[in-house]
Amino acid sequence: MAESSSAPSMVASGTPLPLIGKSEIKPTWCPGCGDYGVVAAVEMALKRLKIPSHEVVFVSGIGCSSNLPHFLSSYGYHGIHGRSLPVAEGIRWANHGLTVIATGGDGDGFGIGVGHFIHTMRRNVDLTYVTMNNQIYGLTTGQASPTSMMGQKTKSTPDGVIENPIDPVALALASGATYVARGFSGEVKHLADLIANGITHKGFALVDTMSPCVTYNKLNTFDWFRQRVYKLENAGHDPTDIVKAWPLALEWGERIPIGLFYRADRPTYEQLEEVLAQGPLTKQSAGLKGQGRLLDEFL
Ligand SMILES: Cc1ncc(C[n+]2csc(CCOP(=O)(O)OP(=O)(O)O)c2C)c(N)n1
Ligand code: SF4
Ligand SMILES: [Mg+2]
Repeated sequence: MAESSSAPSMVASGTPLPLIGKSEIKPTWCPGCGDYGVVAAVEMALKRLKIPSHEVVFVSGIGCSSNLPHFLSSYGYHGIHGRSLPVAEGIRWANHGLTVIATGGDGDGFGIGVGHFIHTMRRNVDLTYVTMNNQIYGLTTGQASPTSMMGQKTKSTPDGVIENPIDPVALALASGATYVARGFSGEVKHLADLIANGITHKGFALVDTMSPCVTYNKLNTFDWFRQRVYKLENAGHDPTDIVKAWPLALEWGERIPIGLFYRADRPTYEQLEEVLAQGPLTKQSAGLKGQGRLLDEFL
């Protein structure tokens, strides 16, 4: 997160800087879409952390969920399908004084973007990734996604899905993410806590959010989740223990855990990279350092 975000959000005159709020653009999501709960939770988390609006950048790919940056009063970059994470990484490398939040859907992040997902986690880039996982391609009107359950009938799988779904939580544990959580958009305050803690965490934070598509996924509905979800913190889970996190990450069916699976302290990419370790590039003087040494080597 932004190095400056723990400081009071004030200008010299003592006037508070504007915090994040709703933008003038109203969501175009279907009434009842799970993503309304996610945008509410994101706004709640950032207001609580008092990070000024101009120090936050949302980055998304393509999909219904990827429209999220439009609906909040901060900076946003609505890019191309599956590429939210490389853009978010680039923003962090250019100016890691900013709080960077990547958002998007299960198709965007775990289908076309899955390679970026893995590499960003193993680098432990200090950003937060809030996915809106509805287990379907919503924007393109209801095809199976990489997280659709086996057997599910969709527009692209009329006889049922025959591919094993990706488990984003397990994949994150295996790839070296240092904050791994699952939320549910029907539990907005709980989700806001997970997002706020993900933002303050130093390192890559995944908050995979079960966010039902009420129009095209008639299987994984709000009711379906309400009958199954339980909170890890109420079950006494110790999130610093990766061995205990594994069976919980694999639990999916009659009971579905939400909450924090795993958290670890590991140096971030920004701390380990020699130049970035000296502070945000935007605060460093431009120009080549040590050019004399380089020329000596080549001449
Ligand atoms: C390169 C590329 N391939 C395919 C598409 C078509 N496309 C747009 S959104 C999307 C999937 C969206 O699903 P998801 O990311 O789960 O978002 P949701 O709409 O469910 O929120 C696809 C396949 C595209 N825009 N660009
Ligand atoms: S199609 Fe589904 S994911 Fe897209 S806005 Fe409608 S309910 Fe939400
Ligand atoms: Mg989706």
